[in-house]
Amino acid sequence: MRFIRVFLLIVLLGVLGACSRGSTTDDSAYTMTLSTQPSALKMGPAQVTVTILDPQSSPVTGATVSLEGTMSHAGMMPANADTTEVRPGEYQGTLDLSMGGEWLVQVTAKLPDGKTIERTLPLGNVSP
Ligand SMILES: [Cu+2]
Repeated sequence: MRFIRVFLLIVLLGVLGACSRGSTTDDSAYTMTLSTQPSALKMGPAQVTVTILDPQSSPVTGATVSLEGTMSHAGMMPANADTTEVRPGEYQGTLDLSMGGEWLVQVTAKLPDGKTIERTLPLGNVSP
């Protein structure tokens, strides 16, 4: 009986250890979503807003967020933009979309706790 209790305690500690390790290193627990203004994109400047939520679904404030717009084909210059936090957890920047077609945005967020998280999000089709 006593042996079983000690065994259960060890199992429990193992599970708790795994959980706390996960929450400190797992970037996928953060959510990033992207929206654009206008939503139907044309070539030229586009306002891009990235919303970042932490693992508890609270807005991540005070991050430094940069955007890099790319396309899947080689030989074109990426479009870069810094962002400003316009509402808590919402970071807005302007990307100059130089071509029509499917664009992706690589988002790099340096969080206030020193962690950096990255996501590549589809921007959608840009009409020429
Ligand atoms: Cu292109």
